[in-house]
Amino acid sequence: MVSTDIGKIALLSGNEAVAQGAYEAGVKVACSYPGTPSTEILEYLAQFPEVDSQWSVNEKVAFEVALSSAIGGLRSLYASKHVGVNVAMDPLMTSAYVGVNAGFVVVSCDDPGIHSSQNEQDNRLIARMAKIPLLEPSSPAEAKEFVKTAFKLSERFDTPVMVRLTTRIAHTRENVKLGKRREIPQKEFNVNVAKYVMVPRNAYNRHIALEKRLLKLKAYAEKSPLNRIELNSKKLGFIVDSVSYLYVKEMYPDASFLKLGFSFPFPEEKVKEFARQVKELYVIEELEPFLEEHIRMLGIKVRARDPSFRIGELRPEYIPNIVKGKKKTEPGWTARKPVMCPGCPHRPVFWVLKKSKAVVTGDIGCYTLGALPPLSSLHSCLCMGSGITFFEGWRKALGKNVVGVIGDSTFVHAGVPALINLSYNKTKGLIIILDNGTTAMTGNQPHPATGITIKGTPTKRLSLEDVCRACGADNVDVINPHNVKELEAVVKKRIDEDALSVIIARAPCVLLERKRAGVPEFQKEECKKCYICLSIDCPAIYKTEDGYIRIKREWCTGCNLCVEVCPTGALVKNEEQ
Ligand SMILES: Cc1ncc(C[n+]2csc(CCOP(=O)(O)OP(=O)(O)O)c2C)c(N)n1
Repeated sequence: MVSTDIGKIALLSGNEAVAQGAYEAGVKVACSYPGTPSTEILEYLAQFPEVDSQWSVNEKVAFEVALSSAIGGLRSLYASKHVGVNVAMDPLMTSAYVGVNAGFVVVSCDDPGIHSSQNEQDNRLIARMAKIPLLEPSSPAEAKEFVKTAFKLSERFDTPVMVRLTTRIAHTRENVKLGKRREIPQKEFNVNVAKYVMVPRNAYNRHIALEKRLLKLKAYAEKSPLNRIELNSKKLGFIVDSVSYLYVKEMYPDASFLKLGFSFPFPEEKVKEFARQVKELYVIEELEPFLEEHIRMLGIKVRARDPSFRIGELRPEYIPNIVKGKKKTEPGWTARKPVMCPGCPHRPVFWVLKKSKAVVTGDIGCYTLGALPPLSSLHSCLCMGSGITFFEGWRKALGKNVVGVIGDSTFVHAGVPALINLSYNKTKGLIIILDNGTTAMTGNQPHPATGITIKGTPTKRLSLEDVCRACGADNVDVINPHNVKELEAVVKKRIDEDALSVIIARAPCVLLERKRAGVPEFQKEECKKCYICLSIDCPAIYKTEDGYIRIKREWCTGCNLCVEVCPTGALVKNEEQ
């Protein structure tokens, strides 16, 4: 729950602090598409009635709605995970040309260590490429203040400003003092074709204006208090940003620091000033050598970080080895295998696909877990929407017995144009939309096909069946995947028919509707110890020491998939509720 109790100390995550900062800065419009580690920013902002918040259908749409609101005169915010910024890249790359009018802040939450993403790109490079200022807070309290500064900078220099967090800052909690919201009057909007219509000549002129702006921003970054020299022992100096500031300070409390909070345009003079004052200079950063390359270009000698440290999350205990020029030694932990929940409606689909021996092009969501053994029946996952586009490529390359799968939220995000492409280019075959009525992977956010907004209010519900038909699907079957036999029969029928077919496998995510039916009975005398029931990878079933099967009563939802797959009748449906 948000609080508007001014002066109150609240324990906020970095994401909540970003939202709080935006709220206090008078933000009027906020747009996002969910994604770890950025999701909570919009969930928090949506609780303030003053903020027109939305889950947009994807990040490109979110970016354009927020940017245009700012151009129209309302302070606006866009937030997404790092790869979400890729989806918004087209408008982002021209946004610095058109400028903003009212303040526009772009929050990118990067995921070093790939805790929950498809890659670990470093979006500091994107800020540089898009030629927009880059602010990098090191903690939640800083995140709140940096967002407020970002709105001011955005208006002062007429540019989008990126605030970049990483998972560790987005999800760490810190005491933050709540401030008062400043109501910012709407800025006047004037039609300005030369500024807002990016045809070649106008864009060329705007590029000239942008380069001039960057020089002014660089001069500003040199003096900005966000770039701070902390002089201690002059023997050892560190140039740091983001989370590396906290980690290095913990490991080398007596060293001197140049803490860069405003790291693009790069404050070259400040860096030179710091380098002159310390004997040995190190640059400690996470992922790409973004600061290091800038500093080298100034002719300043810094010890190269071993490239092994470009991979994965920075950890405090790595820092002495970075200083010594050593390679990274990977931590020796074993990750727990992720698994679909007991009763998950995706599980029967992968069971059926496994039996079909199809090659399955997959996408991103809880259902990507279908790739893991023992289900092992999802064979690609690149980015959102690629479950359908890869289907098209693999149909061309591999011929029949290819199936494409995609989640409902992902279908709305990026699957619709891909389905149109299939139909337009006369591709036949089967796509399965795994419709669990939510964006489960990122914590059950609503999307257009749920008919609910981010504020929890009802809205028009997008009909996936109608969309699929309108996109050109010849057959659209809606099936409850818990009816395994029916699902299997329809998959068999559609898989290599001379038609473009979509099966909408529709049953709610168990975390949304935790209905519990009776736990199946186990009949020991019928069990032949074939363990087919274990091959559905349900966490509620396990093998006991005597080689038989048990079901954890407290975990089982009574979905009865184990009953369906048991060939000997050892697992029997329990009609009790
Ligand atoms: C470009 C991009 N945006 C956002 C995400 C975060 N993300 C991963 S999967 C997913 C959607 C999952 O929902 P759905 O497709 O309905 O599948 P479910 O998890 O419900 O099975 C999201 C938002 C991402 N990985 N990439």
